[in-house]
Amino acid sequence: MRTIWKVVSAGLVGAACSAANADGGSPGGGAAPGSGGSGGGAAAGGGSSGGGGASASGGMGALGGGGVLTTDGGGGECTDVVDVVFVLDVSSSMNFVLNALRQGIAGVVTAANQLAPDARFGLVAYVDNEELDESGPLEGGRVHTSATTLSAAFTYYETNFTNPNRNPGDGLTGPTTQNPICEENALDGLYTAATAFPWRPNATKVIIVATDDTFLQAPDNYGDKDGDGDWDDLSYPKEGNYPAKHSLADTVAALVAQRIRVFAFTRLVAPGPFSLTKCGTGRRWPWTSISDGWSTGWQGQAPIPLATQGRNYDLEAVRTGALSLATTIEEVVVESYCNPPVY
Ligand SMILES: [Ca+2]
Ligand SMILES: [Ca+2]
Ligand SMILES: [Ca+2]
Repeated sequence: MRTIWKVVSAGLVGAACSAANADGGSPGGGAAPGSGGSGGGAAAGGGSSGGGGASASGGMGALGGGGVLTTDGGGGECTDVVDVVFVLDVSSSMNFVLNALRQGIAGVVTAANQLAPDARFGLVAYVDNEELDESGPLEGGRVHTSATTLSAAFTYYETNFTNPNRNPGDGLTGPTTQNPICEENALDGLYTAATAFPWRPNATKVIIVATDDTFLQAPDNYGDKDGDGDWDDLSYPKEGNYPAKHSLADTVAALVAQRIRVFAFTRLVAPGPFSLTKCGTGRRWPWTSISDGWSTGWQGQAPIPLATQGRNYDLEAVRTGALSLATTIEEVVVESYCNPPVY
C-alpha cells in the first residue's frame, strides 16, 4: 500500500545563517521533484512553503524570530562545525553516483569548510549489509577531511563491492554476485551512520543518501529471496544470511536523537519493463513500492527525509544530468548550517 505523505505544517520557515542564500536560487535543487506541489507522490520532505515548491526551506525546521539558532539552544551566535556523512547504496547500477561524487566531492568539501573550518566527512557503504569506512585520517579512520581520501574510498567501494556485487560488511573476501533481491539495506546503513560515526556535539549534522530502491526491516532477511524464512537456496541468484538488524522506527529514532537531517537521492517511480536501469532480480515489495521510505511512506510510516526534516531528490535527474549531485549536496549543507531540525 502506497501512502502519499505531505508536509502539513509549513508556516514556519527559517532564515538563519546562509539558508536564505539557498532559497530559490538553487538551479539544481529548484528542479527537485521531491519539493512541493505538483508531483504528489514525490513530495517527501518538500514543503508547501508558499508558491515556491522549490524553496530550499520547504522541509526545514522552524526557527524563531529570524535569529540564528545555536545547537545548544543558547540563542547567541552560531558556532557550529559541519559533519556530513554519505550513506551510499553501492550495489551494481550505482556506479554513476560514485562517479558523480568523485567528480564533485572537492566542491562539497570546499563549500563545507567555507561555512566553518575543519569540516568532517564520513562514509557508510551498503548493499544488503553495511560498512562504516575507516580509511580517513582521524578517529580511527572514520573521519575524512579531504576530497582526496573520500575519492579513494568511493573508488574502493566501486571496485570491490559495486562491480562484483559484494556486500561491504563482508569485506574483501566476501562472496560475489551476492544480492538476491532488489531491496537494499538502507536502514542499517543509516543506523550505523547515526550511531558509529563520531558526530561532534556542536556540529550541524547532515546525512546524504543515494539509493535506487526501498528497504526491508528487521526481522526480514535480505538474503531470503523467496521470503520463506530460510536462506539456503543456492540457485541463481543465490541466497545468503543477510538479516535486517533494525526497524524503520529504530533508525529514525537514532537519527532524530542526533538531530541529523537526511537528504536522499532516490527513484521516484519504478523503471519501465525494458529499462536498462531496472534491477534484474526478484524483490520483496512490488515495483510500485520503490519510492517507499524516501518520497512515499513505508508501510504506513513517514519517509525518512520527511521524518528528519531533510528532503528527497530525484535520482534519475542525477543519472540524466538534469540535477547536479555535488551542487545539490553543497546547497543542502549550506541551508542546514546552523538550522537544526525542530521536533
Ligand atoms: Ca540495487
Ligand atoms: Ca538487495
Ligand atoms: Ca529462502
